[in-house]
Amino acid sequence: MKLTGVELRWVSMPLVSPFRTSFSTQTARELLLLRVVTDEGEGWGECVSMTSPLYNEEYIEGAADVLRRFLVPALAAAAPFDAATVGSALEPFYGHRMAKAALEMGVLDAELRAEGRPLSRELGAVHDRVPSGVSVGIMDSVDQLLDAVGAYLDEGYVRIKLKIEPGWDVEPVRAVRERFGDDVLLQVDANTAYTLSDARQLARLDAFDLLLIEQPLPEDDLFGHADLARLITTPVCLDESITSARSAAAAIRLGACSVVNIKPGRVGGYLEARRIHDLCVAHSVPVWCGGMLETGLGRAANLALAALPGFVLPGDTSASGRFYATDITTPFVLEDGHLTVPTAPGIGVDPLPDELAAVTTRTEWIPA
Ligand code: NPG
Repeated sequence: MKLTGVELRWVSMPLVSPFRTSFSTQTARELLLLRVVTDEGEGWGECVSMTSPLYNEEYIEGAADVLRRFLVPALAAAAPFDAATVGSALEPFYGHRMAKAALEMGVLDAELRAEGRPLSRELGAVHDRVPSGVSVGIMDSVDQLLDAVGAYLDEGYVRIKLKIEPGWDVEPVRAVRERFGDDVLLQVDANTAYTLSDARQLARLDAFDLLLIEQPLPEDDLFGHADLARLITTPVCLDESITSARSAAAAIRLGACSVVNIKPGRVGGYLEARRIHDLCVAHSVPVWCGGMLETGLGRAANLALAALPGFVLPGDTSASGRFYATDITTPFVLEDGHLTVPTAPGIGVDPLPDELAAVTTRTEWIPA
């Protein structure tokens, strides 16, 4: 196919409640959406970077800039291309994986819509619905946390992930275990907030039979994670450290993790995400699908990915209502703790024009 152009849409979606992690407190989700227009039709991409470079080095205005200056022109020059060749067309440019992922997602969606094929089938999905976990932010008090966790369990979420940081780790985990029992699937996520010298404190979490501890140490500290994995019994899972199939292979080889969180944006797209899945399956490493507070567009695509056979742990594939009172697509709702994988061509969902217009703050057309 050939590129006609890409429309960037800045959207601002208010959150139903503030979401606090070890690195930020969000009250609204700012996102960049891409409407990729080709000679064979259109597709939607979603760029999951945040306003500020606090989760990784990417941020929205940086993504918009690299798209307009480098990525869109390079893709236009690569015509004729298809989704499988987007990665190599953008490969000369270092980093900017979230921006690249969004552009590839838009091309993939356009291609699959034109061919009448759903993304789930293209990626190799084997399930038609996936279990839903929920990520629970850091709260002002343990009581507030217990209320929030109780409400999510009542809704039917099958797994709870608690955000942790130094000073908010053992006590909240203990409280959740004491209130809700040992049967709740429970895990924690530190978003790089600790160092190896905290190993003794992190080992105190071993008593609570957690599924995993996610990204306790800085993203470039694979050796530290390998050392930590020998000092604690809770399985170590990596998120920020895994930026490609190559880095996943290194982490597994070093013993830095025994579980991998796969986020398509973080690794440069759904096709690299599938390669990481395949690698992990080959090494018997369980994977699960992370979340970046996606709109219904990114959520739909994440569900297609999470339906692959190696995704044996529930992901952060929550219902739309976890974060948004109003989504820009028909909302994803929890049914018996699961979300249904879309089956329509491409990502399988479309933005609702009025809802999209209501949250759009700016648009820009980048001609090919
Ligand atoms: O369910 O979409 C979701 C959110 C899951 O906790 C979640 N995401 O560190 O994994 C993370 C965190 C995150 C969200 C990170 C937004 C960066 C941006």
